[in-house]
Amino acid sequence: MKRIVTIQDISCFGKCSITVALPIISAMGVETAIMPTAVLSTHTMFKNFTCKDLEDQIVPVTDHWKEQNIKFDGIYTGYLASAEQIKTVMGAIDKIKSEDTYVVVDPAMADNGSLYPAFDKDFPKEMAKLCGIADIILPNITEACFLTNSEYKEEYDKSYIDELINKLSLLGSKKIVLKGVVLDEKFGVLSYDCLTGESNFYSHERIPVSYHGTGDVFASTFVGSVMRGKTIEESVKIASDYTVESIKITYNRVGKDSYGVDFETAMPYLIEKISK
Ligand code: PXL
Repeated sequence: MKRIVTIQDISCFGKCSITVALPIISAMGVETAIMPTAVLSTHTMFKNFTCKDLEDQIVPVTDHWKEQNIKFDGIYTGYLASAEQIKTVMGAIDKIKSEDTYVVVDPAMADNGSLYPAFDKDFPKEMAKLCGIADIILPNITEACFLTNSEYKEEYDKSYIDELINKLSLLGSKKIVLKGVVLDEKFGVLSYDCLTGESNFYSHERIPVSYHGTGDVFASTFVGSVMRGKTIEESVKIASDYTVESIKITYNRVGKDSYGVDFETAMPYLIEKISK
């Protein structure tokens, strides 16, 4: 069995980050260790959330793992609480990574043209450095713009996406998976290999509703799938389809108002896809 560690916050309520990654990746048959970087009462879309930064635990925890000779096949980073914390996480990755550890960075920091409430404009600069040490990064269009200092557009053509991909590839990761792309009126995910220049567009259904935590459902499923030996293209398909399935179930159950998606109810669908 493969083993990963996911490095991100615990939002105690609100279905995102570790409370999504742990059940999904474990259910996919991949051992999932956690490095909680902060504990929040809820995710940051709730008013008056509390946050206890756990940055001072990162070095002692990784030192202990190193001393115990604990090895990881994958490292997956998500939401990180501050620019300072990103620097510490980069040091931790450097320490616990072996030659064949696969590093996935989801630069979870923005959506719909804006940074999440807890971040200032210096945060993306640090996140861009973390992206530079990844095997693969999973930004949405807004995050891609913040990472590359590009203008965010709702309407665009293919040349805009090509330019974003070009600038993202300069950050240094080996591959890019760009989410929420509209091309030729199709909605989907573009994957790009920075070494070969090959790209692949997977289009999927667009449900006209936006829920919190869907990026984390996608990233977790993607990581689980890659660890189970699927290709990037297969993993993009499995992660997209499971996320869409979770959104549909949520929409049918409660309509537009939900603090997260019903990924739990959609779990049998995922298990069937990953078992093929
Ligand atoms: O889903 C990403 C995420 C994770 N963790 C926290 C968040 C968010 C998005 O807003 O606030 C605390």
